[in-house]
Amino acid sequence: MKIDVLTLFPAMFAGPLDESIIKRARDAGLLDLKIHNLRDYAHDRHKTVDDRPFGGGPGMLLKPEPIFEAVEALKRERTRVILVSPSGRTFNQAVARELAELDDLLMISGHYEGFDERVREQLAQDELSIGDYVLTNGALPVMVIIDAVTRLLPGVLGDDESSHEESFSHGLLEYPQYTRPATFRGMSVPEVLLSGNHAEIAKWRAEQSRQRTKERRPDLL
Ligand code: JF5
Repeated sequence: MKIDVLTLFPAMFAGPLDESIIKRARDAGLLDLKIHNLRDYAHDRHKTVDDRPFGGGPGMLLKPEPIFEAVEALKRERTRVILVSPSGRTFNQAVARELAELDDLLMISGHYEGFDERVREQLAQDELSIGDYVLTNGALPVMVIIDAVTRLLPGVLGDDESSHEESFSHGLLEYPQYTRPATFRGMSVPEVLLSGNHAEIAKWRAEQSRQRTKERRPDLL
């Protein structure tokens, strides 16, 4: 998969995507990730990327020209162009699975009060939010999306890391898990998990998942 990112803060991307599973995916050629500075596509002397909204009001908007020129330079035949802002549809595991099917993404990180509406209408096929809160810019949400999508690409996870059993794949929260020691600082592991009775263990885990989901995330039931 090829992912291009357009951002005013390319330095934020150094680090989080150079570690662990994402690093391994990049080194293996499963993810080709390129970070581009939106300011490089501003061609006036002052490298202006923002301007005041027509009609007044607080804050600044990202100007359309640098974004249009960057997208025209970077996008290919099959590229899905995605804006990242709090106004998008909410990203979740189903959206991650959908994006993991594609070959080519171009994500544009929002900033200030957001995008000139013509960017939305003409350039973007999609707009994603990672949740109902406001960040200073879209770099962290873009990295969250890249992480969630990359781990779903064929060959990225080893058998031990495999995702099919995890939360949101079966639609419930994970059951409680324990490893050795069986008693730690006076806290012991539930008896059933030490019983060797695999049917009872499966029943206990299913019940714990359901209870925990009902308590913490009733919206999932
Ligand atoms: C951004 C205008 C983009 O704050 C976010 C965000 C929150 N959930 N998902 C994304 O993105 C940065 C802020 C203001 C456009």
